[in-house]
Amino acid sequence: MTRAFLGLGTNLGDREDNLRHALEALEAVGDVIAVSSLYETEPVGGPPQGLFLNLVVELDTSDSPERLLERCHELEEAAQRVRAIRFGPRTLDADVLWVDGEVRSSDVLELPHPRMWERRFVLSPLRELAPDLVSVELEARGGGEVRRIGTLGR
Ligand code: PH2
Ligand code: MG
Ligand code: MG
Repeated sequence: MTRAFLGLGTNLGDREDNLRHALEALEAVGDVIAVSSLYETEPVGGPPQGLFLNLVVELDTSDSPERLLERCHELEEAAQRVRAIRFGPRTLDADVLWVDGEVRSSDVLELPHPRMWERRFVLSPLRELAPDLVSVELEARGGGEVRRIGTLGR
């Protein structure tokens, strides 16, 4: 079993519902260990767009990184994500952030996630679950305002 972290983000439609459905689908597989608090976050990159909700999920999984990526795509499809503009508004973005001991650098999968160390919307929730991976200093270096707004009501 391997420790892994996924990042979920949404800024279109019923944002809390989008996250709730994704978490339900992840939990159905039985490998969710922890879910971070919920953060409302300033969009980083892309066109002017609404605020995101972001959180991070910790898994203890026997899935390969490639299978985790496939699961992320399944979650996005279930949320009827339409891929229009890069970094544009989305009902759901599910990213494989970090998988213990795994490094990838292909066109389809880069691990650790190549932009995670620059983004406070990843670092703040990730630090809650993995202070061993994200120090206070690293978190402070991330860009984009984030506001912890509680936990996802379910
Ligand atoms: N995702 C992006 C680009 N910008 N900004 C915030 N606040 N939250 C996101 O999840 C996000 C983003 C690309 O995946
Ligand atoms: Mg992303
Ligand atoms: Mg993505």
